[in-house]
Amino acid sequence: MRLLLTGFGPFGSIVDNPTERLARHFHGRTIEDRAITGVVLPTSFARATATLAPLLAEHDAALMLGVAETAEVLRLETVGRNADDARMPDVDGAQPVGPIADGPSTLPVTIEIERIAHGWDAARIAYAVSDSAGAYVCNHTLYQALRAGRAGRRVGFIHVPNVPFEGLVTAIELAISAV
Ligand code: PCA
Repeated sequence: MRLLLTGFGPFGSIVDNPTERLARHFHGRTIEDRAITGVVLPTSFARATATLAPLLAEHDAALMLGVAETAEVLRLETVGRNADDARMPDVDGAQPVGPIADGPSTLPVTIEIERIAHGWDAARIAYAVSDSAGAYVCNHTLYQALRAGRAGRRVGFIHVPNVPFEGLVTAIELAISAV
């Protein structure tokens, strides 16, 4: 199975995004038959989606990662929402507010979230199930990826707390094994 693992680059006060390091760490590895392509997306409303679109077509599943500055535990996202409400400009200076696209107000993620949650439960890793990926670049990119979905391809999103990436490797490896 070809698994795409994405992280985001720096933005705002996040100089060193742990999800960028996670994507680089797992790039080129194979975990239980999942051949991983790790890609770092720019924290740009327009360019993250444009970068992701051709990559989605080449993979069976996409696990997307982003940092959530206020999160204290991992957040397993369940939906993408059709709304931008940027509180600060992205790296290109864009600050959109309003609907993302002509589409439903929410789209459910298609990745195996129960299996990921079971894996984390078994390993006693703290997490929350979340029905909002925010209203910034992460949610925007998730919504667009789900909107571009096709039968059989799974797309999901995990927000991580802003901690050194070493502390997140085991949790992400377990999530990859659950996809
Ligand atoms: N977190 C931001 C964008 C990039 C990232 O890592 C977000 O939650 O929207």
